[in-house]
Amino acid sequence: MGRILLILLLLSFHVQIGKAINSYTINENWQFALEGKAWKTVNLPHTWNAEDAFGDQAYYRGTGIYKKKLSIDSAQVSKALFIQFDGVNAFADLFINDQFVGQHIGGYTAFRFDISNFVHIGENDVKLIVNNELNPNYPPLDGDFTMFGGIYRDAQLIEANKLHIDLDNLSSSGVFIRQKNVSEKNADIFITSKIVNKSEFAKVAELRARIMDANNQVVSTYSKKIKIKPNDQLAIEGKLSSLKNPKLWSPDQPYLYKIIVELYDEDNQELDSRIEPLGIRWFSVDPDKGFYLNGKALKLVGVNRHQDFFGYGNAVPDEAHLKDMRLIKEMGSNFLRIAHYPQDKMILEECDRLGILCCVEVPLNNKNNVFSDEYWQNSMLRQQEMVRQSFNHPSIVIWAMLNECLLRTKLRPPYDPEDEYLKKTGEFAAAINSLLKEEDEDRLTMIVNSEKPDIHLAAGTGLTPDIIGWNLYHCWYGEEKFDNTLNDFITRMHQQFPAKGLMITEYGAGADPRISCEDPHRWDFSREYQVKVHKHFMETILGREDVMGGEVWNFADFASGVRQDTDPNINSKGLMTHDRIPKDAYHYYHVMLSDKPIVRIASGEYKQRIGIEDKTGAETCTQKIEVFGKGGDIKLTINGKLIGTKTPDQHNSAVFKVPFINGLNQLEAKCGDVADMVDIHFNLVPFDLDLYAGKINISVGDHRQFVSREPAGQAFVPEKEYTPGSWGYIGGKAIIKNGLPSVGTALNIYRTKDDPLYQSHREDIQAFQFDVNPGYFEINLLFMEPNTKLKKKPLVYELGKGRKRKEKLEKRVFDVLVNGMLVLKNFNIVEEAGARSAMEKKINVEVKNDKGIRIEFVSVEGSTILSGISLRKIR
Ligand code: GCB
Ligand code: CA
Repeated sequence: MGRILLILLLLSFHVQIGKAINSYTINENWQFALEGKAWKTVNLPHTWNAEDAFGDQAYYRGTGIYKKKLSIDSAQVSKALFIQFDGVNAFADLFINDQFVGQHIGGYTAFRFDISNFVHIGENDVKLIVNNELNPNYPPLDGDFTMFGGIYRDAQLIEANKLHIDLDNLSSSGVFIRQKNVSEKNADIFITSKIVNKSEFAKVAELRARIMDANNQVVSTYSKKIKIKPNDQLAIEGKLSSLKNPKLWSPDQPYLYKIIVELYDEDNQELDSRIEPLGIRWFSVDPDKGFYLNGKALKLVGVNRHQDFFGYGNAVPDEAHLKDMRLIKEMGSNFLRIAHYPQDKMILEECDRLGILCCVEVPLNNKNNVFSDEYWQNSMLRQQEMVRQSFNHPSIVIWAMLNECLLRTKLRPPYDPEDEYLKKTGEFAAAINSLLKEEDEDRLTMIVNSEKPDIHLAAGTGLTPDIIGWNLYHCWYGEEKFDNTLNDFITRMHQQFPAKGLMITEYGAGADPRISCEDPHRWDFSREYQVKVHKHFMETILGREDVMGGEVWNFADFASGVRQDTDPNINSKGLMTHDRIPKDAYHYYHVMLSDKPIVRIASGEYKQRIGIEDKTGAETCTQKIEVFGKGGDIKLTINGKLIGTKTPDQHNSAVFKVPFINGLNQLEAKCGDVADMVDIHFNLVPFDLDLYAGKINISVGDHRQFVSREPAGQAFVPEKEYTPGSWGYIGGKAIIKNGLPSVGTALNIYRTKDDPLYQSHREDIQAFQFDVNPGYFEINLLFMEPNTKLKKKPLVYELGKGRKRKEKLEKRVFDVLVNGMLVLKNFNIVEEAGARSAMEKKINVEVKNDKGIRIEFVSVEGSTILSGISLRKIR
């Protein structure tokens, strides 16, 4: 519509220019203090755990207080005034001018209070007392994610006219759009709303709605005249004129209409309005044939996403959300499981706009206090908030519920269906399902189960929802079996739950981007093993019609205070790091799901590598490099020389053996007309150290290469056994599990960021030898005592409150000799550094003759141990 026409139209309706409803953020200049601590000024979004969630101690879970001055003028006091918080974890009490306004429980849904009767002209004190402690009646009770505390989404002030579209309905827009009888030919659009009169006068008004297409052309209208008494409400239910030949919404073409709903008074003054999304689509699920969108089968492939981001905790800037959504779409996802809780409203707005189908769920995670009425009520209310706050988004096709609800139970098979807890959990699941269906009859429902089908059968969880999502960790928590185990499991699930759609709602493997290896295995956290697991699952997801889809766990690494993997407090199953650097597996999906020619060198972002020379004097180290490509054969060159040309396999992958030289290696991969280039800086560690002038770092007990984080970016080579004329360990054992090299302990190692170096070690080591020429050297020995009864970190603020744990350590005392000279006598790691703490010993040695350096470890009590060693030639 031309601008002039629009103005004419506005004039002809005597519409007052200006906003009928005014809302804006009030994020700045809040005073914040943790209980009993000093005040400081903060802006929202804010969390008090952005730093302490990543330390050696448990993060603070307790009370934080926020205060703000809010000035209200005379025009505003005549309005209906609301304050809205989009996300405050985990529960909050609101006070205005020291009067209690209300409480909200639950950290992932918005809440809004009418504060008209609490404010006055002039300055008003707003105070929010927030708490993120565990409460047995407030879900979630458990979870593999950090429960950051604070006002971590926007806060807003809403000024509405006394006569307005409902603002008291669980923080929803107050307008609910339903689409019925949808086909390529037709769509019937229904609107439900409520008009609220908070004034002392009876009112006459008109509600008008119109659908506009993407070109802002009106394609359907509705209007209704109303009369409403003072302090009363009026429900509205209506049907807009039907849409003929509607443009359909889909991931390929996310065509969006919008519905503009306006409220006018008798003088045709606009009083209130909403602009809601509308995407016309229909969908269904068939247990045997999968998901259908607009009448066509569509395999749902995508990711799960947590909302936190490196450096920000959960209080992330809008740009971080937008960036994630762009990366998720770019990767080729057509589905997003918004897990385990409703996220910033922007996520759904982007799903609509970009064409990403999705499901949302409330964080009822792992454990439920099903015998408590209060818990039960809170759970139901959170579902209602979720549904009503996000009801109109066309991208949502599924309401998910209950993640792994029977994970934390002491019950063991065979499971008794008469067991009270199982029965009650079954009723709980059924109640949530009925509530979701009551709130929204048009979406599908899905329960998300852990891989314990028998307990779900006994409890009956999974019998009411339309879909069962399975979180499957074959080849990660489950054994390393890349055979038919996964397929067989799915076949069995269809037999046990024949009427249900089946989705693999989670699968994945941890990958620490600092770790790479030639022979990847379960739990080594290498980037390579992660790729292997994803290929295995993709084969199954794409290969079976009866799997409606799968979502990677997880799009990006996320904070989890209960985790102690190679990067403590982080769950590293992300395809991207916590700061959104792609791991190899991201490239795998990007290429697999691309509909255009594309090529990506798998470890492209990890430009520093290290390795041992192929054989004495070879001056090369051959390592595997995987290239993903679509659009033709893949040709790989190094420093301009051809390595080979290969036809990509069914995973669009080709693996090349690349002979790296010391220093710069320019790799170029070509696939049809597209190319990818990486400059790899290779640190070649020779067999014969006589030729070596730099510093060599070895992760003892380890078969993986490790490159510590930038800016230092130190590279550690895997250990090797000593051979004369070379270097290496003598004696002892690295940890082997099931015949596979293992990474040792999975403890958080205190006072280091390089946990993997210390988590791997060699016990009973006798010596480490370097056959070097005479010179002056520095040796750095890395130690860590892994034996501790203290398996978990002390949960200072949390569950461990007041509980004392006894630390009983195995005694370990040994001598360290360098070239026969006693350097460390009765060396005791625990005495010097404490258990599970990183420690270094730097020792300078002068080598006078050609016998090199031999470091011996001699037991006094218990076994000897070494985690790492470096040798640096000084002169
Ligand atoms: C799961 C949970 C998820 C965890 C994940 C894991 O099944 O649903 O919250 O983070 O496994 O990484 O163990
Ligand atoms: Ca090590």
